[in-house]
Amino acid sequence: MKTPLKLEKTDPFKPNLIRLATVMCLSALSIACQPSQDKKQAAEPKAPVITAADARQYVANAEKSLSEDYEITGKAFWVQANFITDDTNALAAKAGEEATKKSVQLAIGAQKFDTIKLDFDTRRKLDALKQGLVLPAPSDDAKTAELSKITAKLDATYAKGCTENGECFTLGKLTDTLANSDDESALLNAWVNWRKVSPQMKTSYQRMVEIANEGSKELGYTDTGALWRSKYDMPADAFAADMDRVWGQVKPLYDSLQCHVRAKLNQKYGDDVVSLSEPIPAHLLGNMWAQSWENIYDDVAPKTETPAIDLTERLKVKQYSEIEMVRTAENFFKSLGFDPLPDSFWEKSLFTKPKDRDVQCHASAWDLSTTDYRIKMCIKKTGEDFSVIHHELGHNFYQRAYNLKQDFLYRSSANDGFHEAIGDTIALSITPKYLKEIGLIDEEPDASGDLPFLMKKALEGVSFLPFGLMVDKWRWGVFSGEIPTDQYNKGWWDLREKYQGVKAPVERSESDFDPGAKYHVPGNTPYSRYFLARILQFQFHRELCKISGNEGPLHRCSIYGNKEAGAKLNAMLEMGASKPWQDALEAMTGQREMDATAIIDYFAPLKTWLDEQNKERQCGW
Ligand code: X8Z
Ligand code: ZN
Repeated sequence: MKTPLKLEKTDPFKPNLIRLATVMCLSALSIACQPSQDKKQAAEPKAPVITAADARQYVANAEKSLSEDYEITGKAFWVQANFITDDTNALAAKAGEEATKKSVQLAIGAQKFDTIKLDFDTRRKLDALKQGLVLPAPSDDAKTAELSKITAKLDATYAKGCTENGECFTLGKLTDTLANSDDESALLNAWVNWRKVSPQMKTSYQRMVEIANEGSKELGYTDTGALWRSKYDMPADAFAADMDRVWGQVKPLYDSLQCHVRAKLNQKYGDDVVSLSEPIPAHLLGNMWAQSWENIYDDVAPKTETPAIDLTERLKVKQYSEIEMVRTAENFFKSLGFDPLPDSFWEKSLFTKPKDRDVQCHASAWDLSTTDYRIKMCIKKTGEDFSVIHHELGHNFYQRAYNLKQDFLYRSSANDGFHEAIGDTIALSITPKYLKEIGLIDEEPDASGDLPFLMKKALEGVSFLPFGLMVDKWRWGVFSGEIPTDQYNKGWWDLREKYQGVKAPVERSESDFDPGAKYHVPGNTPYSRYFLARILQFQFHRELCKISGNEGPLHRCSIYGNKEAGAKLNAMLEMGASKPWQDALEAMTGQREMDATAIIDYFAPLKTWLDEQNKERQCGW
């Protein structure tokens, strides 16, 4: 759905779009206003009869009103993210405040149609209005303004990377250390330093939770977490249970990987640093959040004759620029039959980190109008960022597909996991065969290269699964109060240990706020979407490979150049949010459920190998 209320500066970009005061009687409250003009009703003051026609009119007005503000609000956020100053923060906060007010009014107004019988589209669009907010403010101007200022400030604090005392860190540099250093104390230092930025967020975060919960209650949800879980075309509890079901399917694969990686890190760093019976210390996994482990590939790789392809090295050898990396990703989509991105994409996107100003470097993809698509990314010339570029372009191609076909409130993905899955589905087709085809490698490895290849992919994707699950388990707990304010950090690490088998490398306390060191927490981007995407992308890949006539193992399939697969994908993208996600999934794959068998099939040879390696090991933590 269009998520009209959210000030999401991440991707896909969906700002709030309602300018309230003047619009109230024109659109949001037009239905409520009409009866007072009715003479008969004035004489006989009965509750006005609300009809299905009123509902349709309400939706039409809302779509018009929201679409009018979309571009300009988006630009306020774009400028803030590309040029972070107190002034741009203030402008973005103001734009956000106006948009939130409007959207809250529309959501509240939509409730009056709750009990009448409506056609499918009107009902679905009213639901979109009610569920679109990420952080609803209560209908209180002062609190709306306060919420908006808090969210802009949290976002800027993360982007700037400075402590309260003015000591600043560059996340990109710390990330490089985590990815490349073998020196345990350097790793620890980088890990600890980044977490010095977030304690100052805690009080604001707490207040934000309070205000958003008030807003969510006004909309009829028990808390903001319940609102977030309600966006999946099924009861909120059933959604949470479904996530757990799928996690149950993939957990054995994750456990095997964790066990092997722990054993290898134990060999490298010794018992004092990595215990064989405890969770893995979080600073040793090659990533600031231990969410994806491809950077420690060399430490854990299968020792076959054929090493995995080092894409970072290949990009260097072939002297790829950042723009060429993006062109190559765009070319993949074009090979499937998608139109090229417009010239404005190349003119307006941010591809490299500017030297002279603060920007929000966390990658994002934006649609500012039906013709204006951009990404914002501080690209590094690495294999990792090559995948992220495909991820971002997946958002842009999805946005364009539905923007051109759907009404405003349907201009979104089937569910937010679908949006995150598209570019990643394409990235699964970056196989050795494909790399040879585009000239990035000279020789395609033989079948003995499969295990190393799968290990790399698993370190990227399988390692991510429990992280993708736990981030929102933490936020759901925070919003519901199950994780109380004096246990924010403890609650975070309890979940990290339970799901990931990863622990803090040094003692943490409640004066730390480690969740705030992860972009999506201060940025208020729901995170379950990435867990869903990790499952869905393999379901999509399996189907697209079938269409393209692939007969070999799933991990060797690339759909590069296959127009039939592209058409199938495009048909789903064009549906936007117009149908329940189960329908979109069925149209694409024939299945109506998330199903982890595709990811399990994909990694089956690796699972066998891991279990062989782990035979004599004591797994678990
Ligand atoms: O935030 C992102 C994308 C933008 S939607 C770069 N991702 C998550 C993350 O970085 O934590 C992609 C994978 C998970
Ligand atoms: Zn994304």
